[in-house]
Amino acid sequence: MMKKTGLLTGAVSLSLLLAACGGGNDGNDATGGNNAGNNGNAGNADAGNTDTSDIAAQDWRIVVEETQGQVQYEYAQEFANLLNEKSDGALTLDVYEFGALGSEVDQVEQLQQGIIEFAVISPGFTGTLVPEGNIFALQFLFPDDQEVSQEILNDSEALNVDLAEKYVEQSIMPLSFWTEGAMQWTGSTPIQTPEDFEGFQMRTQESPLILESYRAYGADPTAMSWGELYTGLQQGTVDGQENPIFFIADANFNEVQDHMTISNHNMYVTMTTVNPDFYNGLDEATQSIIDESIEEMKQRGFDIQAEQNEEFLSIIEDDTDNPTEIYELSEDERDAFRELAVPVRDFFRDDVGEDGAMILDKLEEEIAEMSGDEA
Ligand code: 6CS
Repeated sequence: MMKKTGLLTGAVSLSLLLAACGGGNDGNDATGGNNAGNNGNAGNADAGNTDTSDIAAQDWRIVVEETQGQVQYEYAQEFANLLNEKSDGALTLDVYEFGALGSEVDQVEQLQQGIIEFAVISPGFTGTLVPEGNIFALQFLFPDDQEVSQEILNDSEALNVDLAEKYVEQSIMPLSFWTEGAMQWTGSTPIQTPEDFEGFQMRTQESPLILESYRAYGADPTAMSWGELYTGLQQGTVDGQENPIFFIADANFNEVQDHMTISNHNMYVTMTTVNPDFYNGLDEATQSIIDESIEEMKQRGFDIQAEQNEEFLSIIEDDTDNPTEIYELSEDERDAFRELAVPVRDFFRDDVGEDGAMILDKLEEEIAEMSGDEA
Protein backbone atom coordinates (compact mmCIF):
# COMPACT_ATOMS: atom_id res chain seq x y z
CA MET A 1 0.00 0.00 0.00
CA MET A 2 1.18 3.52 -0.76
CA LYS A 3 2.52 5.13 2.39
CA LYS A 4 1.37 8.60 3.19
CA THR A 5 4.40 10.85 3.29
CA GLY A 6 4.65 14.56 2.81
CA LEU A 7 6.27 14.74 -0.59
CA LEU A 8 5.98 18.19 -2.08
CA THR A 9 4.39 17.00 -5.26
CA GLY A 10 1.38 19.22 -5.76
CA ALA A 11 0.30 22.81 -5.65
CA VAL A 12 -2.07 22.03 -2.79
CA SER A 13 0.59 20.59 -0.52
CA LEU A 14 2.92 23.43 -1.46
CA SER A 15 0.46 26.12 -0.51
CA LEU A 16 -0.36 24.32 2.73
CA LEU A 17 3.31 24.23 3.53
CA LEU A 18 3.69 27.87 2.74
CA ALA A 19 0.83 28.69 5.07
CA ALA A 20 2.33 26.49 7.79
CA CYS A 21 5.63 28.25 7.48
CA GLY A 22 4.40 31.79 7.80
CA GLY A 23 2.67 32.26 4.54
CA GLY A 24 4.52 34.70 2.47
CA ASN A 25 7.35 37.05 2.09
CA ASP A 26 6.89 39.07 5.22
CA GLY A 27 9.83 37.42 6.93
CA ASN A 28 7.87 36.90 10.12
CA ASP A 29 7.64 33.14 10.19
CA ALA A 30 8.82 31.22 13.20
CA THR A 31 11.97 29.85 11.62
CA GLY A 32 13.19 33.24 10.57
CA GLY A 33 12.59 32.53 6.93
CA ASN A 34 10.11 31.32 4.39
CA ASN A 35 12.48 28.75 3.05
CA ALA A 36 10.09 25.85 3.00
CA GLY A 37 7.54 27.64 0.94
CA ASN A 38 10.10 28.84 -1.49
CA ASN A 39 11.61 25.44 -2.04
CA GLY A 40 9.78 24.08 -5.00
CA ASN A 41 9.13 27.70 -5.90
CA ALA A 42 6.00 27.67 -3.79
CA GLY A 43 6.49 31.11 -2.35
CA ASN A 44 5.74 32.83 -5.62
CA ALA A 45 4.43 30.02 -7.72
CA ASP A 46 2.88 32.26 -10.35
CA ALA A 47 5.91 34.39 -10.69
CA GLY A 48 6.41 33.78 -14.41
CA ASN A 49 4.97 37.21 -15.15
CA THR A 50 6.87 39.15 -12.54
CA ASP A 51 6.72 42.88 -13.12
CA THR A 52 10.37 43.87 -13.23
CA SER A 53 9.82 47.60 -13.65
CA ASP A 54 10.12 48.33 -9.91
CA ILE A 55 13.15 46.18 -9.22
CA ALA A 56 15.99 48.26 -7.88
CA ALA A 57 19.48 47.69 -9.29
CA GLN A 58 21.41 45.45 -6.92
CA ASP A 59 24.80 43.80 -7.01
CA TRP A 60 25.04 40.53 -5.09
CA ARG A 61 27.66 37.82 -4.62
CA ILE A 62 27.67 34.05 -4.64
CA VAL A 63 30.58 31.88 -3.57
CA VAL A 64 31.00 28.27 -4.69
CA GLU A 65 33.23 25.41 -3.50
CA GLU A 66 34.63 24.70 -6.94
CA THR A 67 36.76 26.47 -9.52
CA GLN A 68 35.99 27.85 -12.96
CA GLY A 69 34.55 25.30 -15.36
CA GLN A 70 33.53 22.89 -12.60
CA VAL A 71 29.88 22.05 -11.97
CA GLN A 72 29.09 24.48 -9.11
CA TYR A 73 30.82 27.34 -10.92
CA GLU A 74 28.99 26.70 -14.18
CA TYR A 75 25.74 26.41 -12.24
CA ALA A 76 26.36 29.73 -10.47
CA GLN A 77 27.16 31.50 -13.75
CA GLU A 78 23.91 30.33 -15.29
CA PHE A 79 21.99 31.24 -12.14
CA ALA A 80 23.53 34.72 -12.34
CA ASN A 81 22.53 35.03 -16.00
CA LEU A 82 18.97 34.04 -15.24
CA LEU A 83 18.65 36.59 -12.43
CA ASN A 84 20.02 39.25 -14.73
CA GLU A 85 17.75 38.38 -17.65
CA LYS A 86 14.62 38.05 -15.55
CA SER A 87 15.23 41.42 -13.88
CA ASP A 88 15.99 43.18 -17.20
CA GLY A 89 19.52 43.79 -16.03
CA ALA A 90 18.71 45.12 -12.56
CA LEU A 91 20.13 42.15 -10.62
CA THR A 92 23.80 41.30 -10.94
CA LEU A 93 25.34 38.31 -9.21
CA ASP A 94 29.14 38.04 -9.11
CA VAL A 95 30.48 34.51 -8.86
CA TYR A 96 33.43 33.82 -6.54
CA GLU A 97 35.26 30.58 -7.17
CA PHE A 98 36.72 28.34 -4.49
CA GLY A 99 39.81 29.83 -2.90
CA ALA A 100 38.80 33.47 -3.43
CA LEU A 101 37.21 33.80 0.02
CA GLY A 102 38.97 31.09 2.06
CA SER A 103 38.15 27.47 2.80
CA GLU A 104 34.76 25.79 2.39
CA VAL A 105 34.06 26.30 6.11
CA ASP A 106 35.03 30.01 5.88
CA GLN A 107 32.49 30.35 3.07
CA VAL A 108 29.75 28.93 5.30
CA GLU A 109 30.54 31.56 7.95
CA GLN A 110 30.50 34.38 5.40
CA LEU A 111 27.03 33.34 4.28
CA GLN A 112 25.79 33.13 7.88
CA GLN A 113 27.11 36.60 8.62
CA GLY A 114 25.61 38.07 5.46
CA ILE A 115 29.04 39.07 4.12
CA ILE A 116 27.94 37.29 0.96
CA GLU A 117 24.31 36.86 -0.06
CA PHE A 118 24.39 33.43 -1.73
CA ALA A 119 26.58 30.34 -1.46
CA VAL A 120 26.68 26.84 -2.80
CA ILE A 121 27.34 24.82 0.34
CA SER A 122 27.80 21.07 0.61
CA PRO A 123 26.30 19.62 3.79
CA GLY A 124 29.61 17.83 4.30
CA PHE A 125 30.97 21.18 5.48
CA THR A 126 28.18 21.90 7.96
CA GLY A 127 28.44 18.61 9.85
CA THR A 128 28.96 20.10 13.32
CA LEU A 129 26.86 23.23 12.73
CA VAL A 130 23.73 21.42 11.50
CA PRO A 131 24.10 17.82 12.69
CA GLU A 132 20.89 16.79 10.89
CA GLY A 133 22.61 17.71 7.59
CA ASN A 134 24.84 14.66 8.14
CA ILE A 135 21.98 12.70 6.65
CA PHE A 136 23.62 13.03 3.24
CA ALA A 137 26.67 11.17 4.54
CA LEU A 138 24.65 7.96 4.84
CA GLN A 139 25.80 5.67 2.07
CA PHE A 140 23.46 3.47 -0.01
CA LEU A 141 20.48 5.50 1.26
CA PHE A 142 19.29 7.12 -1.99
CA PRO A 143 18.54 5.16 -5.19
CA ASP A 144 21.42 4.63 -7.63
CA ASP A 145 19.40 6.30 -10.38
CA GLN A 146 20.50 9.93 -10.21
CA GLU A 147 17.31 11.21 -11.84
CA VAL A 148 15.12 9.54 -9.24
CA SER A 149 17.43 10.79 -6.50
CA GLN A 150 17.20 14.34 -7.85
CA GLU A 151 13.39 14.09 -7.82
CA ILE A 152 13.56 13.05 -4.18
CA LEU A 153 15.84 16.00 -3.42
CA ASN A 154 13.33 18.29 -5.17
CA ASP A 155 10.18 16.92 -3.56
CA SER A 156 11.10 15.61 -0.14
CA GLU A 157 9.34 17.35 2.72
CA ALA A 158 11.84 15.83 5.18
CA LEU A 159 14.60 17.73 3.38
CA ASN A 160 12.90 20.86 2.04
CA VAL A 161 10.89 21.61 5.18
CA ASP A 162 12.26 19.79 8.23
CA LEU A 163 15.94 19.81 7.42
CA ALA A 164 15.71 23.26 5.83
CA GLU A 165 14.39 24.63 9.15
CA LYS A 166 17.47 23.32 10.92
CA TYR A 167 19.63 25.22 8.46
CA VAL A 168 17.59 28.40 8.78
CA GLU A 169 18.15 28.28 12.56
CA GLN A 170 21.83 28.64 11.68
CA SER A 171 21.22 31.53 9.24
CA ILE A 172 21.56 29.35 6.15
CA MET A 173 18.44 29.12 3.96
CA PRO A 174 18.60 26.23 1.48
CA LEU A 175 16.85 27.16 -1.78
CA SER A 176 17.51 23.80 -3.42
CA PHE A 177 19.29 20.52 -2.79
CA TRP A 178 20.95 19.04 -5.86
CA THR A 179 23.20 16.21 -6.93
CA GLU A 180 26.63 16.58 -8.50
CA GLY A 181 26.58 12.91 -9.41
CA ALA A 182 27.39 9.53 -7.95
CA MET A 183 30.60 9.35 -5.94
CA GLN A 184 33.41 6.91 -6.61
CA TRP A 185 36.46 5.93 -4.59
CA THR A 186 40.05 6.49 -5.62
CA GLY A 187 43.02 4.97 -3.86
CA SER A 188 46.72 4.41 -3.96
CA THR A 189 45.75 0.74 -3.50
CA PRO A 190 42.69 -1.07 -4.95
CA ILE A 191 39.37 -0.93 -3.05
CA GLN A 192 37.19 -3.91 -3.91
CA THR A 193 36.13 -5.29 -0.53
CA PRO A 194 35.62 -3.71 2.91
CA GLU A 195 38.87 -5.44 3.98
CA ASP A 196 40.71 -3.20 1.52
CA PHE A 197 39.74 -0.27 3.74
CA GLU A 198 41.54 -1.76 6.76
CA GLY A 199 43.95 0.92 7.98
CA PHE A 200 43.27 2.97 4.80
CA GLN A 201 43.75 6.71 5.39
CA MET A 202 40.60 8.08 3.78
CA ARG A 203 40.18 11.81 3.16
CA THR A 204 36.69 13.11 3.87
CA GLN A 205 34.88 16.40 4.26
CA GLU A 206 34.21 17.75 7.77
CA SER A 207 31.02 15.79 8.51
CA PRO A 208 31.32 13.49 11.57
CA LEU A 209 28.99 11.01 9.89
CA ILE A 210 31.19 10.75 6.80
CA LEU A 211 34.07 9.90 9.13
CA GLU A 212 31.87 7.38 10.95
CA SER A 213 30.84 5.77 7.64
CA TYR A 214 34.46 5.07 6.79
CA ARG A 215 35.25 3.85 10.29
CA ALA A 216 32.45 1.33 9.77
CA TYR A 217 34.48 -0.06 6.85
CA GLY A 218 37.61 -0.23 9.03
CA ALA A 219 39.26 2.80 7.42
CA ASP A 220 41.14 5.54 9.20
CA PRO A 221 39.45 8.74 7.94
CA THR A 222 40.80 12.29 8.14
CA ALA A 223 38.85 15.47 7.34
CA MET A 224 40.62 17.89 5.01
CA SER A 225 39.77 20.75 2.64
CA TRP A 226 39.96 19.74 -1.00
CA GLY A 227 42.45 22.58 -1.41
CA GLU A 228 44.99 20.38 0.42
CA LEU A 229 43.93 17.10 -1.12
CA TYR A 230 46.10 16.81 -4.24
CA THR A 231 49.25 17.30 -2.16
CA GLY A 232 47.90 15.02 0.57
CA LEU A 233 47.39 12.21 -1.95
CA GLN A 234 50.71 12.90 -3.66
CA GLN A 235 52.67 12.83 -0.42
CA GLY A 236 50.77 9.88 1.00
CA THR A 237 49.31 11.79 3.96
CA VAL A 238 46.06 10.19 2.82
CA ASP A 239 45.56 7.05 0.71
CA GLY A 240 42.31 7.88 -1.02
CA GLN A 241 39.14 9.93 -1.30
CA GLU A 242 35.57 9.96 -2.64
CA ASN A 243 34.11 12.30 -5.24
CA PRO A 244 32.09 12.40 -8.46
CA ILE A 245 34.10 11.54 -11.58
CA PHE A 246 34.15 15.08 -12.99
CA PHE A 247 35.79 16.34 -9.83
CA ILE A 248 38.33 13.50 -9.58
CA ALA A 249 39.51 14.33 -13.09
CA ASP A 250 39.24 18.11 -13.04
CA ALA A 251 41.10 18.38 -9.73
CA ASN A 252 43.67 15.95 -11.23
CA PHE A 253 43.40 13.49 -8.38
CA ASN A 254 43.80 10.70 -10.95
CA GLU A 255 47.39 11.95 -11.51
CA VAL A 256 48.25 10.94 -7.95
CA GLN A 257 45.99 7.91 -7.54
CA ASP A 258 46.51 4.55 -9.27
CA HIS A 259 43.05 3.09 -8.67
CA MET A 260 39.45 4.16 -9.08
CA THR A 261 36.51 2.04 -7.92
CA ILE A 262 33.11 2.58 -9.51
CA SER A 263 31.24 2.13 -6.25
CA ASN A 264 28.28 4.52 -6.60
CA HIS A 265 28.09 4.29 -2.80
CA ASN A 266 26.48 7.70 -2.42
CA MET A 267 25.62 10.77 -4.44
CA TYR A 268 27.34 14.10 -3.91
CA VAL A 269 24.68 16.47 -2.59
CA THR A 270 25.09 20.21 -2.45
CA MET A 271 22.74 23.10 -1.66
CA THR A 272 22.14 26.51 -3.17
CA THR A 273 21.70 28.74 -0.13
CA VAL A 274 20.89 32.34 0.70
CA ASN A 275 21.29 34.37 3.87
CA PRO A 276 17.74 34.37 5.37
CA ASP A 277 17.80 37.96 6.68
CA PHE A 278 18.86 39.20 3.28
CA TYR A 279 16.22 37.13 1.46
CA ASN A 280 13.42 38.09 3.83
CA GLY A 281 14.31 41.75 3.44
CA LEU A 282 13.71 41.66 -0.32
CA ASP A 283 10.44 42.74 -1.93
CA GLU A 284 8.16 40.09 -3.35
CA ALA A 285 8.99 40.73 -7.01
CA THR A 286 12.70 40.29 -6.36
CA GLN A 287 12.10 37.13 -4.33
CA SER A 288 10.01 35.79 -7.22
CA ILE A 289 12.88 36.24 -9.62
CA ILE A 290 15.19 34.32 -7.28
CA ASP A 291 12.61 31.55 -6.83
CA GLU A 292 11.95 31.21 -10.56
CA SER A 293 15.65 31.10 -11.32
CA ILE A 294 16.27 28.46 -8.65
CA GLU A 295 13.44 26.39 -10.10
CA GLU A 296 14.85 26.58 -13.63
CA MET A 297 18.33 25.72 -12.39
CA LYS A 298 17.15 22.39 -10.98
CA GLN A 299 17.14 20.75 -14.42
CA ARG A 300 20.15 22.74 -15.64
CA GLY A 301 22.21 21.75 -12.60
CA PHE A 302 21.33 18.13 -13.23
CA ASP A 303 22.32 18.36 -16.90
CA ILE A 304 25.61 20.14 -16.16
CA GLN A 305 26.76 17.43 -13.75
CA ALA A 306 25.57 14.60 -16.03
CA GLU A 307 27.51 16.01 -18.99
CA GLN A 308 30.67 16.59 -16.99
CA ASN A 309 30.61 13.21 -15.25
CA GLU A 310 30.29 11.45 -18.60
CA GLU A 311 32.92 13.54 -20.35
CA PHE A 312 35.49 13.21 -17.57
CA LEU A 313 35.24 9.42 -17.34
CA SER A 314 36.78 9.14 -20.79
CA ILE A 315 39.41 11.71 -19.85
CA ILE A 316 40.54 9.45 -16.97
CA GLU A 317 40.32 6.34 -19.16
CA ASP A 318 42.34 7.95 -21.97
CA ASP A 319 45.04 9.53 -19.79
CA THR A 320 47.90 7.19 -20.67
CA ASP A 321 50.45 9.45 -18.95
CA ASN A 322 48.65 8.85 -15.66
CA PRO A 323 47.10 5.41 -15.99
CA THR A 324 44.28 4.57 -13.57
CA GLU A 325 43.09 1.04 -12.94
CA ILE A 326 39.28 1.32 -13.01
CA TYR A 327 37.32 -1.41 -11.24
CA GLU A 328 33.52 -1.55 -11.23
CA LEU A 329 32.01 -3.28 -8.19
CA SER A 330 29.46 -6.02 -8.87
CA GLU A 331 26.12 -5.85 -7.04
CA ASP A 332 27.33 -8.60 -4.67
CA GLU A 333 30.48 -6.64 -3.95
CA ARG A 334 28.44 -3.51 -3.30
CA ASP A 335 26.26 -5.49 -0.89
CA ALA A 336 29.29 -6.19 1.30
CA PHE A 337 29.76 -2.41 1.75
CA ARG A 338 26.02 -1.81 2.08
CA GLU A 339 25.81 -4.27 5.00
CA LEU A 340 28.34 -2.22 6.92
CA ALA A 341 26.87 1.12 5.86
CA VAL A 342 23.24 0.53 6.87
CA PRO A 343 23.92 0.35 10.66
CA VAL A 344 25.44 3.84 10.46
CA ARG A 345 21.82 5.04 10.10
CA ASP A 346 21.24 3.96 13.72
CA PHE A 347 24.39 5.79 14.73
CA PHE A 348 22.90 8.88 13.02
CA ARG A 349 19.59 8.43 14.88
CA ASP A 350 21.32 8.11 18.27
CA ASP A 351 23.91 10.78 17.68
CA VAL A 352 21.82 13.51 16.04
CA GLY A 353 18.80 13.24 18.33
CA GLU A 354 15.06 13.10 18.01
CA ASP A 355 14.56 15.62 15.21
CA GLY A 356 17.30 14.06 13.12
CA ALA A 357 15.82 10.61 13.67
CA MET A 358 12.40 11.89 12.60
CA ILE A 359 13.89 13.46 9.46
CA LEU A 360 15.63 10.20 8.55
CA ASP A 361 12.50 8.11 9.18
CA LYS A 362 10.45 10.42 6.98
CA LEU A 363 13.09 10.54 4.27
CA GLU A 364 13.33 6.75 4.20
CA GLU A 365 9.57 6.58 3.66
CA GLU A 366 9.74 9.18 0.91
CA ILE A 367 12.60 7.33 -0.79
CA ALA A 368 10.65 4.06 -0.64
CA GLU A 369 7.60 5.79 -2.08
CA MET A 370 9.43 7.58 -4.87
CA SER A 371 11.64 4.69 -5.86
CA GLY A 372 8.67 2.31 -5.87
CA ASP A 373 10.07 0.14 -3.07
CA GLU A 374 7.34 0.62 -0.47
CA ALA A 375 6.07 -2.53 1.22
O1 6CS B 1 35.62 16.90 -2.10
C1 6CS B 1 35.34 18.08 -1.92
O2 6CS B 1 35.54 18.62 -0.85
C2 6CS B 1 34.81 18.90 -3.08
N1 6CS B 1 34.05 18.06 -3.98
C3 6CS B 1 33.19 18.57 -4.80
C4 6CS B 1 32.48 17.73 -5.81
N2 6CS B 1 32.85 19.85 -4.79
C5 6CS B 1 33.43 20.81 -3.85
C6 6CS B 1 33.95 20.07 -2.63
O3 6CS B 1 34.58 20.94 -1.75
